Amino acid sequence: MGTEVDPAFIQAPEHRPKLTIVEAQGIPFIDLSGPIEDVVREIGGACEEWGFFQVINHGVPPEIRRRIELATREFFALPSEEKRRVKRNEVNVWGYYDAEHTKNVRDWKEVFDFALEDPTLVPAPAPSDPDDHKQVRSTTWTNQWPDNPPGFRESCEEYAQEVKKLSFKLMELIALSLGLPANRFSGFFKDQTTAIRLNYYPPCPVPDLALGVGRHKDNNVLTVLAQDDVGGLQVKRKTDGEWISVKPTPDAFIINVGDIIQVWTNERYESAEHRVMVNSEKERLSIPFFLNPAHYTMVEPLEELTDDQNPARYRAYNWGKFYATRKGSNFRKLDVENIQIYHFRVSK
Ligand SMILES: O=C(O)CCC(=O)C(=O)O
Repeated sequence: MGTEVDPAFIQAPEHRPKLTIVEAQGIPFIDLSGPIEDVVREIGGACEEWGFFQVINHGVPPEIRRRIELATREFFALPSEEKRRVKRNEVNVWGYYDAEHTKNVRDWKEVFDFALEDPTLVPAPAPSDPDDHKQVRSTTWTNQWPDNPPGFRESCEEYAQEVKKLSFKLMELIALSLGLPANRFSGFFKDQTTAIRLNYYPPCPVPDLALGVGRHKDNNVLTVLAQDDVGGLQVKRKTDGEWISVKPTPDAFIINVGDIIQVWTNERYESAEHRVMVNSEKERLSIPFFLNPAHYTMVEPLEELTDDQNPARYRAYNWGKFYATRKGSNFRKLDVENIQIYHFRVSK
């Protein structure tokens, strides 16, 4: 990427980041080793107020995080031709990619995606030609592992298993915070379609015009994010719409509520918009773990959280079809916005 920047990366003026960061009271910090009643109350408050929080004393061994961070740095430092050997596409969405768009503006980043459970079984996207009855009804996506750096796959897989445990613990705490049994959500993850992404943001000559990832909400259940010490993640504060920077804290994880929790809780906990600023001097790494349910899950408000006074605000939708539709587009520039949960919202 030279100094002549491709206009595809340039954000519309209203979405450009301010380079002078306002230091503000950030997203809450929660110590998971505290008394359970306190942790549950703090998580409930953070989900309601921010949709975002950071956790410490979370149980993920720091050396496992160090190993995947090193493997990530080494992988993205490889020559492009080598990275492209494991390039993802519309048919197999796991692997390397360098041309993703968010809201139809190109992101200043490279990514490597893999699934926790391999292969991933998902429904095939609906045929674009309605008369094409020969369309296969389901498909699988398979992890593609590079030969280099050595040990890359092992580092990714051991990290995935540890963060999976943390994500399940968080779902139990979230269930308790809603007054539900701790295991209320466990049934959704039997054949989970959870994915992990390695994000690499190269230095960018126009950090005032481009973003590493444009503004978006996560469409999954919950995200567990590791970021390095550079910083760049910003969360849109619900109270006033201000973009607040999430200061890096060594070994903490950033947790955010995804759209599926928003639907399950009938909007008691809402997913929050976030975006990533880039830096003219430093490269940055981040590793989101996107907790996803089984493909056959029908996502809808939980019965226990709806009643006559608070009727379901969403129609049920099939997670696998939703996910395959988004992934199948391979995040190219589209003429229309990609599928979103508000397409299933019941208007008031
Ligand atoms: O890099 C980050 O801090 C966040 C990344 C993110 O939001 C994403 O990959 O969807």
